[in-house]
Amino acid sequence: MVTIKELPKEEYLLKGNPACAGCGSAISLRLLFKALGSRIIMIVPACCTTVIQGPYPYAAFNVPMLNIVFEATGAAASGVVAALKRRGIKDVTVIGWAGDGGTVDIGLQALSGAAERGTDFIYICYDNEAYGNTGMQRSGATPFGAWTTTTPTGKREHKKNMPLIMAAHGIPYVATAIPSYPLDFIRKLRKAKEIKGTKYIHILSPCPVGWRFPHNKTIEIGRLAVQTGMWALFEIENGKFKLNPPSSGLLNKEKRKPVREYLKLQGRFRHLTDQDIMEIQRWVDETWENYKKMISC
Ligand SMILES: Cc1ncc(C[n+]2csc(CCOP(=O)(O)OP(=O)(O)O)c2C)c(N)n1
Ligand code: SF4
Ligand SMILES: [Mg+2]
Repeated sequence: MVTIKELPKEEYLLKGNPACAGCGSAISLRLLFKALGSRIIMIVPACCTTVIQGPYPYAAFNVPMLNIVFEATGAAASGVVAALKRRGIKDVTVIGWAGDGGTVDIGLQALSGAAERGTDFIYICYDNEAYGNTGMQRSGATPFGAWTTTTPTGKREHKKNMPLIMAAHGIPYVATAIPSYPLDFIRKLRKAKEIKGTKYIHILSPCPVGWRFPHNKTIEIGRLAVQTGMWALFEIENGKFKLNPPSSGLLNKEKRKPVREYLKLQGRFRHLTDQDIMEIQRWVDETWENYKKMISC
């Protein structure tokens, strides 16, 4: 079991980095480095993280990283894994770290190829539910109803279920996480590191700027995402689906808070009608009915 006390004191995400205050992605990066240490290579496409990292020689990452084009995380990671193998280096973990746009939209093909080849790496999608770096355009991971600059009256399609798409590749490990539950995230990272093949972790990453909430509410918003069932914490290990706490206690609809409690704290949902909120609630309940079926399979 992971405890806060046993986490290393070393910081590999350095102070003074240009992340927005309260950025869920920066919190997740800090946790990632604490969980896995410095024997990693980060593969990062164009996204907010390339800004958080900053330019050489002032980079805020104290770990090796490779910046690559927007669509190529899976392909570039495959190349780095092959190069390490060729050089006989076995103790370095390759991490693909990309946003939702770079994962569920433009990077899907390269990621799918890497998963199909069973490339031995951990791919992490940090999902702020929009194209943050270019000013908040909608992505395939933007939820129904959310304001973005390209959905000024609210997106009309639901969020793509990327973890299940990755599970359909038959890879050995798929998991979801959120920085509001840090020990769950760290446990999953360490487990993924020990498994051979392609591992996929999808983090919901609250973004104060794009979601329009005060920057001191990141952790609270993330907890509400889980408590309302808008985001579920689960693992799919060798095809077996399992909900993790606290989501494992929320299968019964009565245990989940109404989605309205999560939506009302965010400016991006301010314009929603009662009908829109009912549609989001219906979608969440339907998603959880699917989880029930996946548990009983
Ligand atoms: C082929 C290509 N198209 C568009 C861009 C411009 N671009 C850079 S980052 C970005 C958005 C990235 O969004 P996401 O992957 O969700 O990461 P976030 O910025 O939200 O962290 C876009 C559209 C690009 N670099 N390359
Ligand atoms: S726009 Fe959002 S995801 Fe990007 S750095 Fe700012 S808070 Fe983080
Ligand atoms: Mg994004």
